[in-house]
Amino acid sequence: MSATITLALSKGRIFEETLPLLKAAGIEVLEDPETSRKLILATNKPEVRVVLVRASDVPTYVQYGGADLGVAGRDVLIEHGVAGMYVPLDLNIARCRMSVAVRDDFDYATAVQQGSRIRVATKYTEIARQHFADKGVHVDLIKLYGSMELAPLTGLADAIVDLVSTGGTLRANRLIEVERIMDISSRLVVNQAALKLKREPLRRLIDAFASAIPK
Ligand code: PRT
Ligand code: MG
Repeated sequence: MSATITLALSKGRIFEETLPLLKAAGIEVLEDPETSRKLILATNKPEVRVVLVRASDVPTYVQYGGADLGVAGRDVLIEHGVAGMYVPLDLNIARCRMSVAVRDDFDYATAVQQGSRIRVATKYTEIARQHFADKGVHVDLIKLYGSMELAPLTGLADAIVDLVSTGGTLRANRLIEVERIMDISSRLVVNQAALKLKREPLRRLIDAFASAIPK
């Protein structure tokens, strides 16, 4: 009898971009999360299943063993931390960058140079805190859970720290990118205890993923 392997994925870009990696491991998901309402998806391999969770909940599932492994953005992993997890692969999928953006009429360079306190709205408070501490810039962080782009437009904040991919969202809201903090891609995370208990099947899966990472 073979051990069951549970893989945690989030709907949307991470699910879509993980499919080719699963295929390289001979795994095909039998349901489409965009049309099915199921949260547990079967695959062509009876011993492998996919669970659908919020992107920011993937590390929690893997850390506590609700899933043996998962795929999560570097952003999510920095914010959550990686205690109890092994991070064997940068999958180079769901790529974007973490940036500082301001309203096009806000003089960010001068505010920084003058040592003004800058109000920064973000969902990524840990990344923002580290970034501005490294630069020696004083900031008041305002935690938001979404639609960061609105904060500078309403006067809630001077700047935002958010993910940027094409830049279209910033442009549509008259915001400009003034600093790139880091490049982001998604990582494979594995529960450390599961790696000991299910070493062989997990190793095979990790190796198959490694061989299929996009350039
Ligand atoms: O559901 P939950 O709120 O927990 O997560 P989520 O909505 O962030 O999930 P999802 O699927 O949107 O993002 C999952 C992961 O994809 C993130 O953690 C990132 O690592 C990665 N990723 C890659 C992105 C983007 N690209 C991206 N463009 N995540 C979000 N965006 C958003 C960004 O926040 C901004 O609102 O897209 C907008 C900007 O896109 P452009 O193309 O207009 O610049
Ligand atoms: Mg999203």
